[in-house]
Formats: sequence, structure tokens, C-alpha cells
Amino acid sequence: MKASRLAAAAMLATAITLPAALPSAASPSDRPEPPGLAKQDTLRWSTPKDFRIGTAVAGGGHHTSQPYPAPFFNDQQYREVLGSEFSSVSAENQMKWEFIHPERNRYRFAEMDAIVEFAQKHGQVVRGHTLLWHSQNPEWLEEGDFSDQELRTILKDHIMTVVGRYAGQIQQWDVANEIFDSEGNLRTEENIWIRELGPGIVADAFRWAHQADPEAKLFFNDYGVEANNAKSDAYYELIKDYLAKGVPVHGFAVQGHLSIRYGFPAGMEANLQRFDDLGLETAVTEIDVRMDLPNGAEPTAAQLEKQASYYQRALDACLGVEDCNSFTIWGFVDKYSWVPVFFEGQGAATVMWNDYTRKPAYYALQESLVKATPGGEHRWEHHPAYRH
Ligand code: 9MR
Repeated sequence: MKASRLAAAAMLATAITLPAALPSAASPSDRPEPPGLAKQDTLRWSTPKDFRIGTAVAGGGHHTSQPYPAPFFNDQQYREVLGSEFSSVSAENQMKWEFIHPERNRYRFAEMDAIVEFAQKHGQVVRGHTLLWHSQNPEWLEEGDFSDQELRTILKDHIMTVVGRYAGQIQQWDVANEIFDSEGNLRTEENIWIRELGPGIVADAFRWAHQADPEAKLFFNDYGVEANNAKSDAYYELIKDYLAKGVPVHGFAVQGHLSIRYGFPAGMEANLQRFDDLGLETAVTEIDVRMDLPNGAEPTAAQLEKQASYYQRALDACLGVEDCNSFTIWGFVDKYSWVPVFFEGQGAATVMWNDYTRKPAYYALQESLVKATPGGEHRWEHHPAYRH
């Protein structure tokens, strides 16, 4: 996000005014709840124009083993917050192979159709996730006995069918997800496609996706690549090679599953910048910031502040890079987060409490978005939540 986008956002900025009154209620972290910043005081109305603030849409995956009904279809308050706070939505699980293609000759499109319809009704773009991954593949695929030619046809048909169905309606596709391990080696054993068909299949997946939807921006997506390290280096080299060969790759996305137990990934902006310098778009696609909560402890004010600063630093890194236009949080309310299900004794990773009230992390994001909007810095400095 640089000057060009700031200028484009000028019109939006004029709609934002700072209300005079302080609210009386204290937030659970003892920080004052700031008054509304905007006419519509939500994240999406605080963003510079052309910058998308997104969330994963809860459904499938870990949700199916939880004691609540499918959030997207049943939780009215969830739907209201989803529609009002975000300008981009990602399918948390509903486009993954095991969900959308449960049998060889059967697709399950109903949930994704509903998400796309919701997004259109609310003026949101959609991120598609994902087409080629080592995880969450259906048993018929992983356990099937297919020749190489059959497997290739299965992947191509899947991509043409799924990408083709939503052509023109998906802004960005995570074509290939998590293809490298932490040392920067291709997952040649775990990933069925690379194992059976060789690394060239990844480029083919991009070509087929491009054929099926020439408008969609096609991304690599991974975790642990926020910093400059062996894994992000591996992407850098592979993408350079693809660009030289004319493979249609348009973006590099860092997921952003962070924990305050560790330091904030060093040099995140510079890392995004080197991909931007290759002519790519970049994005933060799945950020959440978890913390240790042993024996069901409540987050402390210090933990919440640290969490807020991680969210904010990640957003600032993205806002600092010209073509980082999309910042997605991996769920916005703790009760539906994947984190406590996968990491025992950890949680509180999202920006809202279970009753949808806002945590310091929410305000930290809002602060950065407002400040990136022309005139916004001035407004935020006079804001009671201003922390610097
Ligand atoms: O949030 C997703 C959860 O519901 C699933 O059960 C889980 C299964 O692996 O996947 C989660 O989403 C992952 C995403 O698709 C890829 N990056 C890591 C995410 C967190 O595991």
C-alpha cells in the first residue's frame, strides 16, 4: 500500500469523522472501547480503497467435530459481523478437496455457492483455497489405485470444474498450498501430486487454473514464510523460474499463523517486498495470533497487547508494500477458531471475544487501516485508543 492507493482512498476518508464522546464501558482488557471512527465503524469501512480486509468463513474441517451447528448457516450474529466487517472472504474448508469433491464422481457445491452468493450480496471479493495440497484430500483420492495418466486427468478435471464454476467470482486462488517443508524441500512424499507426477505438475495446476479463469490472480500460499528463510527462499527461486518460463503465477501469500510465544517474524515487509519486486502481488491470507492459556486461563492484558502488536505489525508490513492488497484473518471470533482444537492449552487467537466485542487486536488493525487512509493519521492521534 503506497501513495498511489492512498490517493485513491481520499473520497472514502472524507466520510470518516471522529465522534467527540468517550464510551463509558471498559473492554475486558481494561482498555477503553474507542468510539466509532467511521460512519460505519467497521474494519472494511476503515480500509484504503482497493485494499481488502478479509476473514475465513467458518465451516467444514474442525467445525464438524464441535458442539455447535455450522456457524455460517446458523449463527445470525456471526453472519452480520461477517457481512459488515470484511470486504473479502475465504473458504476455510469449503473448497478443499475432501469437502467439495467427496467422491470421484460427485462434487458438493452447495456451501461454496452460498458463500459466493453471500459475498456478492455484501460487496465482498472471494479468495479460493485450495487446489493442490498434501492435506485434506478425500480418501478415494489418497487411497485410490490410479495410473499417472488417470491422476493427471483427475487433477485437471477438478481444477477445470471448480475454478470454472466460479470463474469471474474469485479474486485470488491459492492454487498451490504448502508445497515446501521448513527446510525449503518440496514435499515429495506427503504431496500426492508431486510424489506421483513429479514437480512439473505444480506448474500445470497454475496453467489449468488460468485456463479455467483467466481473471483470477493465482497464488502460492504457505505458513512460516513471513520472514526471509529457507522456505521463503525456495518459493522465491521457484517463482523466478516460473516467471521466466511464462507459467501464470501472480502472487505469493504468507499465511501468518503466529504465536506470541515466539518473536514476530523478522523483516516481514522486506520479505514481501522482494516478491513484489518480481512483479507479483502479495497477501497475508490466514493470520491469527495465538497465546498460551494453561489450564483454561484467561488472556492477560499484557498478552492481549502483545497479540495486538503482532497483528498490527503484520498489517503494517502488508500496507508498506505496493501490491499487498489483501489481508485476511483466519476467523474473527475465538469460539470458532481452529487454534484450541489443534494446540492444547493455546487459544484466544482471533480479534473478537465470543460475544463479538472487540479485542485490542481489533483496534490495532483498525488503527493501522485508518492511518493508511489519507487524513487518517491525524484522526487517530486524537483518538483515546492511540497507544504510541
Ligand atoms: O482452519 C482449518 C480447520 O478448520 C481445518 O480443520 C484444518 C485442517 O488442516 O485446516 C485449517 O486451515 C488451514 C488452512 O487450510 C491451511 N493453512 C493452515 C490452516 C490452519 O491449520
